[in-house]
Amino acid sequence: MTAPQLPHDATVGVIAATAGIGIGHLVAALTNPSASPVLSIGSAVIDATPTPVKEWAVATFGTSDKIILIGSVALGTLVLAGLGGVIAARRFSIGALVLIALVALAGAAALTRPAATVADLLPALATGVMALAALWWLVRERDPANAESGGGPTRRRVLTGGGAVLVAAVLAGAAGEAIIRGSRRLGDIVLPRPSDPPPPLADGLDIEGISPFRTPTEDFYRVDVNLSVPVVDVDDWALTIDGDVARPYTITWDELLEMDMIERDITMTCVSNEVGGGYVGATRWLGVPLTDLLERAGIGSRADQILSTAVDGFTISTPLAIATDGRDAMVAIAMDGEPLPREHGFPARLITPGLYGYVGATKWLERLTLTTYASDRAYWTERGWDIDGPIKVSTRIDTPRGLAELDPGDLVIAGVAWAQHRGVEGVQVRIDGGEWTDAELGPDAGVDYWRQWYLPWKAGSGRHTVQARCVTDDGEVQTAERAGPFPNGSSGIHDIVVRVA
Ligand SMILES: Nc1nc2c(c(=O)[nH]1)N[C@H]1C(S)=C(S)[C@@H](COP(=O)(O)O)O[C@H]1N2
Ligand SMILES: [Mo]
Repeated sequence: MTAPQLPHDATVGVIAATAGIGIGHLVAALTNPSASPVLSIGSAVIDATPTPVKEWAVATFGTSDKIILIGSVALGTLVLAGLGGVIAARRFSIGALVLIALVALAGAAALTRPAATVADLLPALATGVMALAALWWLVRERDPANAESGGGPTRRRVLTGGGAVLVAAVLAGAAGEAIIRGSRRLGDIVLPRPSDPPPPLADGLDIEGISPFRTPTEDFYRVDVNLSVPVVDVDDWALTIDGDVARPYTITWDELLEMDMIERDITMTCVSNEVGGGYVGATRWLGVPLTDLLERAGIGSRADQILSTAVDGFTISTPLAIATDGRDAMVAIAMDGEPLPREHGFPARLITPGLYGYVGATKWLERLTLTTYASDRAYWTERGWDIDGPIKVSTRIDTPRGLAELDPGDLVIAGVAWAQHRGVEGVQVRIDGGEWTDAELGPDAGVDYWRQWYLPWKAGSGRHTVQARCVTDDGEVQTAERAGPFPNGSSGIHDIVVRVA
């Protein structure tokens, strides 16, 4: 042996692992996309992460948290694979064991996903076979004793061979990704008209920097535990209603579309939203009233929760009494006049006005089971979040931005306030701890929808604090008591500091 070959040996390990991951992703695309090796390990990490760490990650990385997680898992895998390559060059069997351990981890992660089947082992198996074959071949080529005579310098042969393997792996992975993305079936859906339509949505306030009255779907926040968005073909999809009911049944997509639909303006909020945060969105939802679906099955007398299950096995529990108290809870199939995008739950999701998403907004819905809190728990309630999650009253200052540097003179303070299922009666603004002043309100689209507000402000120079709070239709003034999101949503008053030159 000549010069130290550590970087070279590590590269061999990394190439072998990458080859495996690429093929694994392709096989996953053909079987179950979420069983792809890196994704299934990532999902297992998400499920195992303690709630405070999760909150920290969401607060620190925002919506990039998923990309950062996938990146970290991939990086960790490649570092270990590099180590495996170094060992394999000296003791092949031990180096191979490192790769096998990684693959076993991916297989175990895929198998422990909620709705896993044995078939979900296929991507990990393919990954293992490919990675080991590549490792074996590249290590063997590297050894001068094995190199065929006249084959040229072994190192160059390994590099070109390894390069070819790498390119093939990346192509396989990209092909898998293309298959996953191409299999959406949104295009062919014709939405039914609601038999109970809402009045047209009034024009909202058009103030620079204020949240639009209706959130454009591409800007609607997304929160879920999924690293890969489930891909559902409506021809294979059905909704089952079972549990404590007189007549359990299953309906197909076409049957669902034949039922009477309502359309409603509803503002959704995530329990993880910090005061002033962006996990809130307002739009128009089209769907079948939840009570119509449940009453067709005949609600039993024991149930106190609706346990809903998504196509990937994820669960959400909704208090039965709240969901059936006359509010517009629905199995929604469209937002803002378009079929649900895949990210927002295609083909159908639950929407429960007034409840945080984690207790009322199951995406990729496929089952509604009437049961009891005593016998069943859902994903987030198992992790310590409250079983009952009414959305807390909140007000956000959209403009000016916190820490903005402004010119003195006529400014406008503006934002949105929400008090779902209670209604926004007023918004009050306070500057530098002075008197609470009533803001002007934008149009009213019902108790389940947020309201825009604004207050003109003659700003003198200096540093100013601005606060805003909501008063509900039933006369409650938004609390100033601060709480973080865990375990039932944040509270407190949004305040910002601005500097006027
Ligand atoms: N299947 C599934 N449904 C889910 C979730 C999830 O992780 N999986 N997250 C819930 C949470 S916490 C929220 S706030 C809403 C967010 O819906 P959106 O991403 O369409 O805004 O979906 C809910 N429904
Ligand atoms: Mo949420």
